[in-house]
Parts: sequence; structure tokens; C-alpha cells
Amino acid sequence: MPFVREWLVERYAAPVLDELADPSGIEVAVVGGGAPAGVAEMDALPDLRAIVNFGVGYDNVDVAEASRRGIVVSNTPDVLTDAVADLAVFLVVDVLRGLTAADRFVRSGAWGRGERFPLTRDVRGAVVGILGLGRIGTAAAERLESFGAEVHYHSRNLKDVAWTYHASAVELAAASDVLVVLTPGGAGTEGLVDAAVLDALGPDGYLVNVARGSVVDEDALVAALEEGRLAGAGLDVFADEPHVPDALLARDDVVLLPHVGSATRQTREGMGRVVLDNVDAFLQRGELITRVDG
Ligand code: 8YV
Repeated sequence: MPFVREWLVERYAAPVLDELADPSGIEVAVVGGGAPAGVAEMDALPDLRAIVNFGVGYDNVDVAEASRRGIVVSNTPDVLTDAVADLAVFLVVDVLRGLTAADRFVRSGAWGRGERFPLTRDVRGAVVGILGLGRIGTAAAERLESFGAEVHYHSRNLKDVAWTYHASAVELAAASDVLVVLTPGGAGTEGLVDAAVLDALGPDGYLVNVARGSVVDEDALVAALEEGRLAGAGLDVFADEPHVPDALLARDDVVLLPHVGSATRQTREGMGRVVLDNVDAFLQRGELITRVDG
């Protein structure tokens, strides 16, 4: 987030952690790119009172530890909902219609040699299971409905929506042609999409993940793909970014993106503004405007 760093330096003449000569007196830390803010970072900043996270997901921040120390935490909700929901839908369309695979097919010269790209699958009529019906999940579901997909979901709570609810991730996967992961990351969802969920999705099913790599058991995913127990996947996030397992890089039935859900100029500017508004509010009134709890 180079421009947020520039804005911070310009607006507050703020130093960055690795350039800090003396960490005392630092009351607000802006954390970006999923950088960790845990015990070590909090120990390094003894006067810290607020952690302002550049991102809606804050699994990189130890919120429980922060709250024990009286440190408040904020994130950047809403401003990235459309961009991430768009990307979720693009990946659903891509896994069903084989868009990026078809692009590779043309570039490889196969079409020119007279080969035929295999027939793919309609989005209309496909059952898309949304795992995590929060702000982004709801925006993705609305978009998918306009494509004619049938939306099912599983979330911590039953929502007041017309879409079909399932009581567990396995039940949702069993009913879905495409399972779209849109849960928060962190300990509560770690490995939620495991071998049992992937098997429930089945050999004609696809997995899309635009949430956090930690939600999916990546080894189980690779095994399911290699053994033909899953048709394919569209992934914007990985367990150990920016490392993508070689087994995935080698496959034509997966779409691999470098964590670009929110990566448009407009959305990143919006996120930067929410970060700066939080810093201003904290410095002026001791409050965060988009505060999160553990
Ligand atoms: C960002 C994200 O790529 O908001 C999130 O939770 O994962 C993305 O928008 C990331 O936070 C960049 O710092």
C-alpha cells in the first residue's frame, strides 16, 4: 500500500516500524498487507493505544491480546465489498466457463491447429453455495442471482433472506456445484473447508476462495484435485502467500490470482481513506470509527 504509506508520512510525518529510532510515544500503528500485529509487535510499541488495519479481514491482528492491553483495533469494511464480490463472481464464471484455460488454449496455438476447446458449463441453473453470508457474501449472492445461479448459503446464523440455508459447510457443499468461501479468516474458520467438505462438493464440484487461505486445507484441496475428486478451483488466496504450491501451478483446472480481491485503484483509495479517517478520529477524539471486537 505505497500510497497509504505516503499519505501517512505526508499527513502525520509518521515513521514506519523498521525506520523507528525510538518506539516510545507511538500511540497509533497502521498495519497493511496482512502484516502481523501480535504480542511481539505490541511489545515493541509500549505506548500503543490503537491498531488501524488496512483491510476488512483482521486475522493478522491479535485482537484479544490488544484488548487485554487496552489497545483498540479498526478495519476497512464496506469500501471493498463491491470489488471483492465482483472477483468472487468472476471466479465462479471462470471455473464454470473455463475462461482463463480457454485463453491459455488460444495462446498455446491449439485453436490455430484446429483443436477444439471442450464444452463447459452454464452459470444459469448452477447451485452456488456461499460459505459466509456477510457483507461480501451477500453482495456476491445478489450478483450471482442476476446470472441465473441458484444461491444456497451457510453462515454462523440463519439470515432473513430468500436463499436456501444449510446447517453446515458439508451440507452446503453437498448441495452446491460451486462453493464460494467468503468467511473471515482466523482460528474460528481455520481448515473449515477440509477433505470432508471437498468430498461433499464432489468430482463435478468447484471451489472458489476469495477469503483467506487458512479457511481451506490446501493439502486436502491438492489431493482432491489430483485424485479427480474435485473438478477445479478458483483461488485468490493461499495458505502461505505469496507461495503457491507447485502442484497447483502445474494444473490447468485451477485459476490462480495473486490476492487481488480489493486491488483496484478506487477501492484501495477508499480503504486508505477509511484508514486515515480512523487515525484522525483516534488522534482527535480517542475513538475509532470502524472499530472491531475480538
Ligand atoms: C487486502 C484483504 O488485499 O481486506 C482484506 O481483508 O484481504 C484485502 O483487501 C489486504 O488487506 C491488503 O492489505
